Amino acid sequence: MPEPRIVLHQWLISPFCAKVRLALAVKGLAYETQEYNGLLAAKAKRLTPAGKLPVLDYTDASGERTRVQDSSAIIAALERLHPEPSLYPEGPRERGLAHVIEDWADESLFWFEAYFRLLDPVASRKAAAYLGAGRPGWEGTILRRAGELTYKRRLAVLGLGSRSERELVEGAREHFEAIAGMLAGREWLVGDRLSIADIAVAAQVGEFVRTSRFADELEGHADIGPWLTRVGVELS
Ligand SMILES: N[C@@H](CCC(=O)N[C@@H](CS)C(=O)NCC(=O)O)C(=O)O
Repeated sequence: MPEPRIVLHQWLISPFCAKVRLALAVKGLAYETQEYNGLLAAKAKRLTPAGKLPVLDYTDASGERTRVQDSSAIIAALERLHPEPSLYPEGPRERGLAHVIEDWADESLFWFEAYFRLLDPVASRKAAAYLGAGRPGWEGTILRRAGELTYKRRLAVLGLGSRSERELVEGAREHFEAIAGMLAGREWLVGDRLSIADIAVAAQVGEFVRTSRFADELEGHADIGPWLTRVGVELS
């Protein structure tokens, strides 16, 4: 059967793009990437009405192209097209748990990750280097400022913006303890094999490791460090 052509429109730094890359790797699917570093970010806005990345273009053997945005929708679509290995547990309880954990990673853990990447000066300088990769240096700086303003506004709407830095550090560590608690004595977050829950959570934790002040404690954690490697997150 001819291979499909898969193009992932991405930012290397985005945890949601990392989530899709992890899923593609587990499914053993070859793909190309289209990067939107620096001021090319404006082009990413025009790919779909949501204006966000990741976006995936999937062209099947007959040449028909489907465009999907949103990491959860993209991975669910890949699962329908390439069911093996499955990323969703079979039993209803484990399937439900995996869904809830994916949603928690995307909708709660992410905002802590965004805070400690974009609103921490040291981390945001590191992030800007990725966001501006291959582009003139000033473009990375502009994106860093834009990201800071946008996410300050979004965190304020969510209520996280009114928490003190100390409370945010405590909140992030509570999340890390929850992950460590779910992993204690086990290989995977749900059931006895890798699932969408591991991929979604590891994608966020991987970004914490790449740029944030928590990198060493996460990478060196007895349960979390080896699990990140098992899921396929590339550590430094
Ligand atoms: N729920 C979406 C979230 C995607 C998302 O927030 N992507 C960020 C990058 S990490 C983005 O595109 N931000 C630009 C913007 O919101 O304008 C998913 O799972 O794909």
